[in-house]
Amino acid sequence: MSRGHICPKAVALKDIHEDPNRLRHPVRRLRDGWEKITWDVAFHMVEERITGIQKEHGRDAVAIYLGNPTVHNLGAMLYAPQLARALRTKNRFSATSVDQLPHHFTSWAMYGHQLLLPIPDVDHTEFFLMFGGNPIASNGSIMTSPDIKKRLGAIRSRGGRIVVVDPRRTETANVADQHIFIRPGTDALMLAAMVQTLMADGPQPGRLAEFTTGIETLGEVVAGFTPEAVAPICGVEAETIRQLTRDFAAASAGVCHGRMGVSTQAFGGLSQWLVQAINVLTGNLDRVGGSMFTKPAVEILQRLSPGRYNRWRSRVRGLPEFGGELPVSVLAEEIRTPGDGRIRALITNAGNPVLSTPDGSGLSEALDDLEFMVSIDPYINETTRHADLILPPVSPLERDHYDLVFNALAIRNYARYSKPIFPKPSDGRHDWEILSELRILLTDKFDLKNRLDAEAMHQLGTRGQLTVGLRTGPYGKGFNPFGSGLSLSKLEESPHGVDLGPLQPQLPGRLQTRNKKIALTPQLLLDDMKRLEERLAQGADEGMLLIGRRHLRSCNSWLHNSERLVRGKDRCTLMVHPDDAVRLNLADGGAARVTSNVGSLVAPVEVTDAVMAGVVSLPHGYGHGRKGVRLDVASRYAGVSVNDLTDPAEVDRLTGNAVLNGVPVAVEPASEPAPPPA
Ligand SMILES: Nc1nc2c(c(=O)[nH]1)N[C@H]1C(S)=C(S)[C@@H](COP(=O)(O)OP(=O)(O)OC[C@H]3O[C@@H](n4cnc5c(=O)[nH]c(N)nc54)[C@H](O)[C@@H]3O)O[C@H]1N2
Ligand SMILES: Nc1nc2c(c(=O)[nH]1)N[C@H]1C(S)=C(S)[C@@H](COP(=O)(O)OP(=O)(O)OC[C@H]3O[C@@H](n4cnc5c(=O)[nH]c(N)nc54)[C@H](O)[C@@H]3O)O[C@H]1N2
Ligand SMILES: [Mo]
Repeated sequence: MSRGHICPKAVALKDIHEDPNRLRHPVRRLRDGWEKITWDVAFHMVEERITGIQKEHGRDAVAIYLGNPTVHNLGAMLYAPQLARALRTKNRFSATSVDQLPHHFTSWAMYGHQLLLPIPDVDHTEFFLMFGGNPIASNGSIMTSPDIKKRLGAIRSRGGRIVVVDPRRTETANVADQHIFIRPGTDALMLAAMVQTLMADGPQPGRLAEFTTGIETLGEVVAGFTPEAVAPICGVEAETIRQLTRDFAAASAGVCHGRMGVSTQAFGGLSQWLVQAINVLTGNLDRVGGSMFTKPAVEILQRLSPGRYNRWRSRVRGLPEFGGELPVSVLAEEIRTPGDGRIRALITNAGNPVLSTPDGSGLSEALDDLEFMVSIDPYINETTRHADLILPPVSPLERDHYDLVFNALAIRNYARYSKPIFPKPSDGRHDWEILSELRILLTDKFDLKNRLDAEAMHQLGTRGQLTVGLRTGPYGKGFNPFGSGLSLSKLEESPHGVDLGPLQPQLPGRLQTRNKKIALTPQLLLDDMKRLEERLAQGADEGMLLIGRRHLRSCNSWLHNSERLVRGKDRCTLMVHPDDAVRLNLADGGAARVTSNVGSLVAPVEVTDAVMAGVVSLPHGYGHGRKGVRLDVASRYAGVSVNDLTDPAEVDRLTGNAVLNGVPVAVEPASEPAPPPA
């Protein structure tokens, strides 16, 4: 699968394993430091405080936040969602709402299941059209694709084409045939114009027409969004949009993929829907070389509900729930606003929302208002320093792994099981053991069914659950001892993994909608088009907009404590276009003050024409120079946090996803020097 390619972050697992800052036992916060405690004392304390607060103030008084590494961890994937459900609180949060929530929303609305996410068939496509993704840095997202640089190169070698639409000329744009600058936050308009063009030219869904509803109505919905109408707002020529659309439609197999950059904006839901519509209208959904569904060895569709929406709303701002979770942008206000249902206790698992969610500094202050906070995390970082108690799991090299989620989102059907490299220390706990224990302790005493389930799952463990998952999966041998299909022992014999072949067309069979049809025009999305019409009527805007950035050797907020990953040129810089630099009197290497609605910070300036004029870019995940953070290396490369500028008030009103890109900012020369380099 990786064809010998190795990510520098994988090599750095050694540094995490050996890191003296990594916690090896539970700690409790004292007034002036941290005290080592036993697991028994720690678990007892959590049980007492959490159940006490729920008894006194109601179930919703306890909140839980699941961070991104939860999804990259077999044990956490199998046990964290159950813990969250056991709390029976409406205040469940995760990194989903600062990332890919619009993908889940559109897959639920169109294909009937939030996890039925189409994946670009990179190895066979003839036209890769990418909005807001930079796989050469990120390794591909909702598109697990190791060795992506060569895979992209192969598209061009076989005569195919790559087009990247991005406000920055990224590392990926540099290997593309064409890069199109777009004004941040306006993708939904450009995508609508592409759909308008396709509808006007005559859609070509091919065999998809047999099981797709709503093709006829789509034309009316996008009629006003002509390339001419959107061009001045997007900063893209009308002719460029029209030609791109026609070239894409003419390709024998093409895929339009929109990722993080278009998900985390005010029209995230609409953007992801329009991306899907383009693939359907060109017949590229479920086509070899197009946008395809995987057939993972462990079926994950059954593990999670297909998706629910708006069963409850957040108490203060009234934002809708999706899939049992509220948008994390409301977390701080739910802690700070007095009244019934106020959050008084918080559990975080593998998350660092102080650096990763909008107005992180505001959240940081709110965390101090909590009566109790417990974090399951190996580090004392910007978030966990607020906890009363930290429960650290063993190192990544002391546990086994099977990628439940990212195998299911990969560009090939593939399965791999990794054994632990080192035995677990005698007093160490796996993520799953911590989460399972907490679930048992926090499940209602009278909820017999869930108590039994919790005990049974604890007995089964990760290996047991994986064994069952593989055997009952589409390649499994079931429970026939003489069967020959895929099993855990087979995977153990194949440390490089088992290739289950390229993605195959699976529609309409794999659709999870009740009528087994693709819903091309779900009502919720049609309704939201009114908001886009209003945006169109507003016309072009001016002023500086802030976007983010990822680097190969960073991973969100948490790999900056590895010297080999952070050394070298400063990465936490503010990229500024040369024209803006002249206009704003900013010098390369100087310091700029960036101010938004929410906050202000000083960052070193990097003048480059790789960003579009009118746009500045700052990476996220930095800002380690805070009091109480115990990350010796990261603190020396502290940088500043872009999420001290992002605004929790700005969300995609349809899905509740945070707006992290296209943030209005003022930029000026700073009177003080920039903080130490990151
Ligand atoms: N090295 C590394 N790899 C990672 C991660 C990491 O932190 N570091 N994080 C992992 C995670 S959690 C995720 S979700 C994935 C994300 O993977 P990707 O989706 O590839 O994320 P980014 O690399 O941030 O690319 C987003 C792009 O969107 C662009 N963009 C910003 N605003 C707009 C806009 O308004 N319109 C358009 N069209 N583009 C815009 C940005 O300039 C950027 O190039 O990466 C994963 N892989
Ligand atoms: N402005 C801006 N903000 C962003 C983004 C952006 O592009 N721009 N990207 C967003 C995206 S895509 C995401 S996914 C979020 C991520 O947001 P979060 O998930 O909140 O943040 P991470 O930095 O991934 O935090 C990971 C935490 O998990 C811990 N950890 C690592 N491995 C393990 C483990 O195996 N077990 C346990 N228990 N803990 C572990 C680390 O110590 C760290 O505390 O950030 C989002 N925030
Ligand atoms: Mo993410």
